[in-house]
Order: sequence, then C-alpha cells, then structure tokens
Amino acid sequence: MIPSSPLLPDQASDVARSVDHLMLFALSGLVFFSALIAILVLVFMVKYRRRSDDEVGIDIYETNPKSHVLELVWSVIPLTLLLVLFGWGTKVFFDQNRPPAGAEQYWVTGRQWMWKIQHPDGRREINELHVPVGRAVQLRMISEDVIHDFFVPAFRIHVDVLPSRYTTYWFKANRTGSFHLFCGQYCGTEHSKMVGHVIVMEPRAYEAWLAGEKTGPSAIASGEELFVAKSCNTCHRPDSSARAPILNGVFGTQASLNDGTKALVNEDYIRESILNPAAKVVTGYQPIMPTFKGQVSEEELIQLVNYVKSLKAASATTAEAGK
Ligand code: HEC
Ligand SMILES: [Cu+2]
Repeated sequence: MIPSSPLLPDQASDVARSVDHLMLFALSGLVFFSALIAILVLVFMVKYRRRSDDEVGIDIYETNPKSHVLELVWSVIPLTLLLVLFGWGTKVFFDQNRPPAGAEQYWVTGRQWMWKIQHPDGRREINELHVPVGRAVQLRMISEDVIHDFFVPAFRIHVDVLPSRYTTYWFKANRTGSFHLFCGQYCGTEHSKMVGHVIVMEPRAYEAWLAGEKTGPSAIASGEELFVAKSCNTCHRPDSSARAPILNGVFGTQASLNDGTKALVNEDYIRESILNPAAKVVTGYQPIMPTFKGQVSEEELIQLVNYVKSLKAASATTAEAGK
C-alpha cells in the first residue's frame, strides 16, 4: 500500500492502487538509476582525472578481457527491469480495459461542454454519475462533436471520448464519496467548465436515489419508439425477411457481408449500419437502407443500439433466417 500523499489523488478504485504501484516502480527505478549515474559521473571525474600531460587513456578492450562480462551485466539488468515493467504494465492495461462479466453498462455522451449520462434503466443525468460502490461499472462513451476525455483522477481513468466511435472503459469504486470528473482534452472555450462528479453510494442509498429520481422510459423503450418513429420497422419486420434482415438475435453474431467478409455485430456495427448502411451490406440484400445521418442524435443512436441489442431471437429458425 502506498500511504496517501498530497502528490497523489484519492485511490477510490482497485485499479487505482495497481496503477500507483506500477508508477512507483517506474519512478523509483528512474530515480535510482539517474542518481547512480550522476554520482558515478562525478566520482569518476575526480578519481580518473588527468593528473599530468603525458597521461593517456588506454583501450580497456585490449587490456581487460573481462570487459564483455561488464557489457552483458549492464545490458541484461536494464533489459530485465524493462521487461518486468512491460509485463506488469500490460497486465494493468488489460485489467483496466476488460470489464468483468456482468458489469452494468452506463452510456456517456460528451459534447461542448457537458457530460450526459444514461443509466442502464434509462435514467439520465448531466455532469453527475451516480454509481453503487463495489460494483463493476462499464462506460460506453461517444462524443457529439470534438474529442473529449473522461478523466476521473481518483479512479485513474483517463480515456478519450471520440466522435463516431464508442470507447469503453470500466471501473469498480471501492469506497463511497464524491470524486471529480474532468474533461481531459482541450475541447474549446469552455473546456475548463466541462467538469462534474462521480458520486459513489452504498448500494442501498443508490437504490433509494434511483427510486427518488423521476424515471423516463428505459433506453430500450425509447429505442423501440424511435424504431417505429423512424420507420425502421417498415423494412425490418420479424415476419418477412424479404426486404431487410431480421434484427432479432442478431447482436453478438457474425454478419456475412456481400464482399465475402464477416463482421461482428456489436454496438459500433449497429451504429454504423444506421449512419452509413452502405459501408457493410449484408449478403443477400440490396443496399436500399437510407442513411439516418443527421436525423438521429448520438443519444437516439444509443437508444436504437440498445433496442436492437435487446431483440432476442424468437426461436432458432428465425435467428437463422435473420442471417
Ligand atoms: C428501406 C428499408 C430500410 C429501412 C427504413 C431501414 N433499414 Fe436497416 N437495413 C435494410 C437493409 C436492406 C439492410 C441489409 C443491407 C445492408 O446491410 O445495408 C439493413 C441492415 C440493417 C442493419 C444490419 C443488420 C445485420 O443483420 O447485420 C441494422 C442494424 C439496421 N439495418 C438497422 C436499422 C435501423 C435502426 C433503422 C431505422 C433507423 C433501419 N435499419 C431502417 C433496410 C432498411
Ligand atoms: Cu471536453
């Protein structure tokens, strides 16, 4: 454990601790070797200084046959240390990027200059994210305009939020409290005001908070409404697969495309299918789907994605027909 220090922000997630340990390892190695080299330079400067004009340096490779041992030692030691740093860093990186199964999914939309949050049950907040303590929270984030960056120092989260692509990240808060949320990429005049809080609550307090908030329709329900409002349902009908593929059960499968390749149907794929349907055309279908670019906001896209994701295959046969 690293004692809390004024130089380090709070450690409010499990990952925060491992990030700090890694940092400390890298930093102490750096300080140790910088000091060692600086001291040796000074000592050798004095010890091996030229005392008379006829003192001439000698070639140690000729006089000292053991010099290659020295050579090996100062190559192998740093190599080993750097490989440890690499292996350790990779582990922390993967731990930070792979959410555990069952992580609750929260959606984050960044725009100039605010953070919009959607809870798994559809509740929305602005510049505040309420989460329960001790539970894995997955964030799926996108920007409506320029690049922003979701930065919560206490969780050691610093992830870019890009336009046109979902980025994900996860964390598990290990204590309650209110922690600063910043935008970590300069994004325009009011970038410095693009701040907020992550509020970590006891599960019971979180439930009470959820119950006290006014509920809107869930993301899935809003998505279902949009699916009708935007006439998606005129082509994507579960009864006939003639005009457009059946979307039931399609999430998580591999779509076969007419150029002979396959693509995993995930959140990004669905989003792209709506905005740029011609980019990946499913085999056996004509590229007749119109683009919805400019007609649906990022938040509406999130709702549509959630709705399509929620469509379960009615039975094995319809799922097959949908492919
Ligand atoms: C004019 C008919 C039509 C409309 C309207 C339409 N689609 Fe499509 N859609 C298609 C066709 C045809 C395909 C298959 C060819 C392709 O991939 O472009 C498709 C493909 C898709 C796919 C990829 C499916 C897969 O199996 O990989 C998704 C997701 C999708 N549409 C969602 C939507 C949503 C959401 C809407 C409404 C916002 C919508 N579509 C509106 C005709 C339509
Ligand atoms: Cu920003």
